[in-house]
Amino acid sequence: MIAAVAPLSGTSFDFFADGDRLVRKIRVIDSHTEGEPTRVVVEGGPDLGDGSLAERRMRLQEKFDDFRRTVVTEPRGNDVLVGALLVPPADPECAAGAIFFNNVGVLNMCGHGAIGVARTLAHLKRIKAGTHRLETPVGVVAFDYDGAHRVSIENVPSYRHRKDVAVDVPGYGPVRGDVAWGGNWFFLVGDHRESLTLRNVDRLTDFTWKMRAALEGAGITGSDGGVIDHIELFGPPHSPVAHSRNFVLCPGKAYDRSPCGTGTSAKLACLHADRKLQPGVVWKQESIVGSLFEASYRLVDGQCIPRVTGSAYITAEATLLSHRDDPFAKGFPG
Ligand code: PYC
Repeated sequence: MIAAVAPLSGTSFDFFADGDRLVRKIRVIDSHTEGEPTRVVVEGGPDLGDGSLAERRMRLQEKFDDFRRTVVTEPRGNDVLVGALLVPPADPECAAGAIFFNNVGVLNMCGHGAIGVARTLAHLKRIKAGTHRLETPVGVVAFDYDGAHRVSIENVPSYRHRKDVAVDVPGYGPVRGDVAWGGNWFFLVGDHRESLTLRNVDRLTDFTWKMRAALEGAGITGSDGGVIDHIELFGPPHSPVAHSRNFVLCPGKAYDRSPCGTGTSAKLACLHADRKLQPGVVWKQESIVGSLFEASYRLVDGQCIPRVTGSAYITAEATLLSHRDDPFAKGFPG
């Protein structure tokens, strides 16, 4: 039985008494979406108060970073894990609100995470098969759940901000790519000499990490001045049914095991801008581990609205414990 969560105050993630021990309990449900893990916090998270999801995301970032680290960093988590804190939606039409975070901070949106949250809501019996809505800090995401493992999300409007931007990557040379928004900021590169294989992930990570730093150093940002914190490389698919394979570097230096929902949305926005993919036509994006997202888009008032479909499986129901005397009670220092 999970103890009731004491209201939190102050600016850090406080501990509370449980019998004669001091321990924090956080109930989570873990899943993976096409190989990429999501940890949904269903009980024991901080009270972020009222307001928009963007405001509550800011509050999570400014006041409860201990909570983020406790949930997703070692020793309870790992660098690959994306966390999602379930919160009451501001929009009553939504089934839930979700604020995503990872090993280095909060995220704007997360496509594989939204699919994982949808599957988790079904596991909790909070939704049935059908169409629902999830509120995120960057907008409402509608989703269709098939009653088993498959979820399609209709993402926030996605667009290409800049085409064919040149950047010099130390040790690798000049690279050209597009800057696009798919719920997060991406730099998308198709023209490179790298092999997109699991065997090569150390080099791919080094290449894209240096590319990210070079973009930042050159002052290249999203249209709102946001940091381009996701880098996406494209290459030929291995699967005969896929159209493309990708490698996606996430903000905390881990690579996405899934084809990346927001990254696939950014890719659709570029394909649309280049007139290379018509609305409604399916694009199959393969990840570096060989998993697939099926994606398409529709145009609403001229805006590209991506739809991304993938499967999520529940992998664990757990209660995270943090003992007050544990030197790593609040995860690894950030
Ligand atoms: O699926 O959008 C995504 C995503 C972002 C970071 C990791 N996965």
